[in-house]
Amino acid sequence: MDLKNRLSEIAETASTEFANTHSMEELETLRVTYLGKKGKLTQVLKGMKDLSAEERPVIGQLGNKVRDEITSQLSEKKALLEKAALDKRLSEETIDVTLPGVKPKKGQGHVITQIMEEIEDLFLGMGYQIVEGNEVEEDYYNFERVNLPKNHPARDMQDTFYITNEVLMRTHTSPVQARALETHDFSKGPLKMISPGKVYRRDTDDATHSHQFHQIEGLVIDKHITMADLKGALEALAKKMFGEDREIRLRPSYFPFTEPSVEVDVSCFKCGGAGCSVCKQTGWIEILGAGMTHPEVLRMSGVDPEVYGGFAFGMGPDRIAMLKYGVEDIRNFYLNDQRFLEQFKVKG
Ligand code: FA5
Repeated sequence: MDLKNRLSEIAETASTEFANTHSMEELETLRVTYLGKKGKLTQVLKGMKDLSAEERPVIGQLGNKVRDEITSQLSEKKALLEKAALDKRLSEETIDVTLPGVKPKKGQGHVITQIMEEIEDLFLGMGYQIVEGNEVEEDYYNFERVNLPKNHPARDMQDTFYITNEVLMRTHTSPVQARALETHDFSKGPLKMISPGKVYRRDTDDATHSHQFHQIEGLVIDKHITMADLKGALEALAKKMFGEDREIRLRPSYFPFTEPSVEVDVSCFKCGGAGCSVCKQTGWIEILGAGMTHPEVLRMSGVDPEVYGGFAFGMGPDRIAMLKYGVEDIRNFYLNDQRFLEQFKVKG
């Protein structure tokens, strides 16, 4: 049989075979049978080298035509089979819309974040603004500008991680006081701010101490601010965090940046003041440090202490969370154990 007839025969059988193919696997076998390296068409075209110069282009053209036909039949069939497979799947996979859905697990903020947001909400509601501070701070702002000059003995209580001699991981949020005071424009009104964030101390980690913890600083500076204003703000805080019938008491204390300075206790939320293990039988629990802003702090920030004055407070939300939820070891907050953290859901 000459090449011309063989090509026509190939075209014919291919067309019948493609028409009778019902699966992708069969189709692939056919592709190899006709178009593969050792396929029928390839074999015929290889024989072209023995043809005369006149016959070669004629057979070549016919060969190309047959290959194009086979290729297009192949892709048509492929599309048909794919569509049939999809239709079959769609008809089989019926969806029962009445089945209960799978609810994605809803995450929540870390318990300390939740506590901080609760405190932020309270103070925002009382007209305070939230000011961000630097975790990496200058020694000058962390200590000197809050009245803790170099070699001041009170620095020892807050020994920390120095990066250079003059730059450190801040030991408290109080440097934000100095930074806010020096940028605030008092001609536009009083300064009322809180500043939440992380702080660092070279404390040895134990049940109540962590080398990294959180603080929320508060500062109110205006004309005619008194200690009664401080007490009012802190009472609102105690009631919001520990319950409406809580009371607070102020005890004399010492901070270089406030004068007078106080430690603030809240009446025990567990026993109501009668004495129990939470309040160590005293009826009171210490929650923060506070006081009336030291004139020197104002003066160093260019604010006239003869005209302006106010109060500041600094609290540890980690300790507040421990008290509120009866957590006995502060380190639990930092272990990232989901089973522990999932228990706390302050909001909705
Ligand atoms: C201060 O840091 C003052 N800057 C607070 C202040 C601000 C007073 C403004 C007056 C006016 P103190 O070192 O006491 O104070 O720390 C404040 C709170 O941080 C503590 O009451 C405690 O709740 C928390 N705290 C202190 N050290 C740690 C620690 N290692 N781990 C966890 N919480 C701590």
